[in-house]
Amino acid sequence: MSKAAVSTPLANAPLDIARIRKDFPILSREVYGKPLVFLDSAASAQKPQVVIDAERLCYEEEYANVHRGVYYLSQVATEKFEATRTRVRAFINAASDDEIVFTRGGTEAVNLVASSYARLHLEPGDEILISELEHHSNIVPWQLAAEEKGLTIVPIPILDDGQIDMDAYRNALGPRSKIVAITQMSNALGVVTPIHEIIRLAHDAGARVLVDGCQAITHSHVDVQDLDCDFYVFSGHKIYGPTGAGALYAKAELLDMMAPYQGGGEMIARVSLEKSTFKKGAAKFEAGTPAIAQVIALKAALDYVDDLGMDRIADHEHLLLEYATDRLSAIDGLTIYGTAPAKASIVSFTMADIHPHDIGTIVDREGVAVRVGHHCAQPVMQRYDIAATVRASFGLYNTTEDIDRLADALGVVKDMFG
Ligand code: C6P
Repeated sequence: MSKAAVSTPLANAPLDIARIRKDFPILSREVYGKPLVFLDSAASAQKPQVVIDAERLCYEEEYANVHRGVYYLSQVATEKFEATRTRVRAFINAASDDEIVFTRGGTEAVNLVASSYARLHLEPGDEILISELEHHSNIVPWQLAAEEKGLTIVPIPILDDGQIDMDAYRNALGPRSKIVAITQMSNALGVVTPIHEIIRLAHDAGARVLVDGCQAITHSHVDVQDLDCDFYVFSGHKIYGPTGAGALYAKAELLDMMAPYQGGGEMIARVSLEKSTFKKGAAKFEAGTPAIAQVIALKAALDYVDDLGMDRIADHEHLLLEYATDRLSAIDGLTIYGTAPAKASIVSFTMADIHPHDIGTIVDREGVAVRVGHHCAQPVMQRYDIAATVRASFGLYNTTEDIDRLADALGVVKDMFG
């Protein structure tokens, strides 16, 4: 994945994973009497103590509703809440804090854009391009908008190795293309898409681009200005933060063009019983009491990964990916899906004709947590004509020993199925 310049020699040093693991209390627990091996960070990452502490501190010492109170506690909570907005802005290099809208997560952020932008600005017959790699969260909201407004969904196919078929994409773009909704990294395969090129081609065709960064943001530097994407969405819980707090980045001029997503407290300028006017910028899209403690603790998560260094995290995870790919592909009957060279942190596979759910259940008894199923990406499964895969996904705290434990547990599966 793209790397930013590394500033000091120390920044090149590999991560001290043994020390880092101590930051994550849950990693020292056992399941079924065996040390936990957690290989499902793509679904939701475990939390470091600093994140747990930040959320607890909020409730224990600094909790009040935000943006509403003139009293001390409310001011403190508001300052901390807004400090996260500034942190997210810096983390993804947006131009202004006002371009960061807090949402419950990536799913809500896509729904917001489909609702407040697509439903308002697209005309019947306009086209939304969606790749075969997408998570359901980046498919269904567009389908709902399409159905309501008479829009056309245009699929972008993938190649056998799981990468976007760029020739097909170029051919699919046309004068009616208005939105390209595309993942930066597939949650089902781990494939990393050529996002710069995809955005450039979309813009050449006059389309806006929404990038689903839910997976990519945990494994690489994200710079929305460099990407020049129109919208970028992510969930805090996948980047070691709390659940219930994520963000939508949108270019300021687009937020201005968009209708409110939900009506309620704090998003208004003035309300009478006849008519309401709305705040400008991000505030227009944040109706009601937000996830205060979770948003505040998200800052601790972003500080945490930034202190470790996204480059060093990416390097470590890349080694894990290579190790896992080598180790698992040596297992007789095991097939890896998603073999494109550009990949990060996920290995998705089947093993002979053993059902992935059986594999998941048996390896769990060995203490190894993996996700099995369609991974909320059914079009990917349809592309390969399979119902499900086993998915091992790596976070910054995983080790090659974790992968050995998975390989050993797969050996147990093989023994059981003969
Ligand atoms: N993928 C997985 O196991 P939410 O649920 O809103 O935090 O994120 C939705 C989402 C959107 N896009 C991508 C690429 C994703 O991976 C996810 C969440 C999890 O793969 C849970 S289904």
